[in-house]
Amino acid sequence: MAKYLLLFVFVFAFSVYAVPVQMYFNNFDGTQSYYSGYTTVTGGFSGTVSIESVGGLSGIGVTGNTFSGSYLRNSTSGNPASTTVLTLSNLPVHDTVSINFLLALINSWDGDASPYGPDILNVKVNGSLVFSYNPRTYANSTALSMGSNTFNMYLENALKDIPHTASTLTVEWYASGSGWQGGADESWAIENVQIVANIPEPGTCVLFMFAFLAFFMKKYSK
Ligand SMILES: [Ca+2]
Ligand SMILES: [Ca+2]
Repeated sequence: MAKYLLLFVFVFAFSVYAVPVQMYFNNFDGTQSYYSGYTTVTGGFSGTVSIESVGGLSGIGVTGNTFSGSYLRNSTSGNPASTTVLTLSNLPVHDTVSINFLLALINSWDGDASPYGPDILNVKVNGSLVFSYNPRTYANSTALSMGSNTFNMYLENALKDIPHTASTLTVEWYASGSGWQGGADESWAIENVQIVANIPEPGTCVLFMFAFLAFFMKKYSK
């Protein structure tokens, strides 16, 4: 009996489970947060990075997660337009990542009709396109209010639990489309960017089982 219990406890203890842990956060107001635990994450934004006031969007969002102070804006032209890149290195062992941010579509984004559309926003993770949409055909399940041009991408399923195991993560945001004009016609901004990774953690259950094991070993060793 004690032998089987021992086997069970060890199998349970070493079958760790993954929990979501924040690797990085940036509200573009001067402070970036990096994960420091099993490893210390480093990195940051590069490419097109224009930090500007959120202006009239201030306060829009959900409780504890609103446009505030400054955001990162990209108003470049071209098809594709210039890319905003977030590179994080030295991530701990993980199996998936989630890309969370608030999104603002600024000025007059056009629909599908040429010559002014389509206007598309893309997100790539380590070179693979994970999210690409025309805001006029988007389901808008993440819209912060009816008909608004602000979105809570913390809720976007396409950006959640993306398979990823490399120690370096690269996230690219860029606009594209034959109608993309950029500049004063249309641009986009991101706010409160949060990267979450699912990392293996021994749970409190495991600690409990070790205590249970210690109790039994003491009891049966007599
Ligand atoms: Ca901000
Ligand atoms: Ca356009």
